[in-house]
Amino acid sequence: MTRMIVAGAQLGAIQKADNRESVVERMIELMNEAAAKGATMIVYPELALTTFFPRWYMPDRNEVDSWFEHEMPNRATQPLFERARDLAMAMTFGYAELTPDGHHFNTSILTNRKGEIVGKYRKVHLPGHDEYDTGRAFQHLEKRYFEPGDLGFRVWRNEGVIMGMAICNDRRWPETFRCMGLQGVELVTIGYNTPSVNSQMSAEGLEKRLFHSDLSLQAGAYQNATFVVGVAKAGVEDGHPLMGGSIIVDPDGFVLARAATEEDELIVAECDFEKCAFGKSTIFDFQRHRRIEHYGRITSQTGAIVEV
Ligand code: CDT
Repeated sequence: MTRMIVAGAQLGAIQKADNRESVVERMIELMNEAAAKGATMIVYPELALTTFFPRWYMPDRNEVDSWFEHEMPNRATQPLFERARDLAMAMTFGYAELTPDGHHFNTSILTNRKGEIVGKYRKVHLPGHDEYDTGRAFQHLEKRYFEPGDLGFRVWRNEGVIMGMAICNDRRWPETFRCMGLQGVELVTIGYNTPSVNSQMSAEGLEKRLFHSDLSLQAGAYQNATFVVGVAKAGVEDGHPLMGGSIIVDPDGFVLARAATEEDELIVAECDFEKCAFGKSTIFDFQRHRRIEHYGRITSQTGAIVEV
């Protein structure tokens, strides 16, 4: 039987002028709090080390690259890895990755309790656009700065639990969860940076945005009989509000813990991974109930085709 106290470490705003070292200090403070609460696994948000830079249009590639990490761990993040090792805390966090051969990814890594990197995921579903868009209230240039991830949706057995990662917009796609569900996933971690308002529909406010986040995370958990941890970077970054709403969800889709603020805030829940077995062996026993002969369109067709 594997039980684990899992912490979601929501981060409040990170301003453009904040350096990585100051963010890492905040992350360590949340890690200390997590350890004091008995957690052995901590989940940080997408692009945890910097402001959400894809909101800024940058024609200069050198400026863009200043937001990326060339190696992990590196000088700025070394103290986080050391603290994780000292506390025997597994962790996952997101960052912008620049590979030695010049590729740019929106990445997250997974470590074990010895501070060793055991898994890497590169964001598959990149929202937004690749050129300055005058029709939007603010920019979301992920398609400009990142390439779609090339690693797929893998899972790893880490500290006795089958874990997988996704990043932000991925949570809105059922394919994300199902690819991991088909590998027996028991814990899906998802960091996000979600603007509190829709840049293309000002009437869509926070309530609906939070609802859609909950809906996606809870459905993913229930339909794949897995725990899901969704963790925000929240607060107002240089005038741009990001929503909070970090949650830990159980395999029935129930919310076990929820952040109340848009600041640095820790949520924790004891996860009994035995609870994944019931759904996986009954209503979502994929081997017995899935009908793949009818799912061909899922992988052979990208956009909707209306033929009637
Ligand atoms: N970071 C990220 O993926 N954010 C998106 C915003 C989409 S609006 C272009 C999200 O799905 O939350």
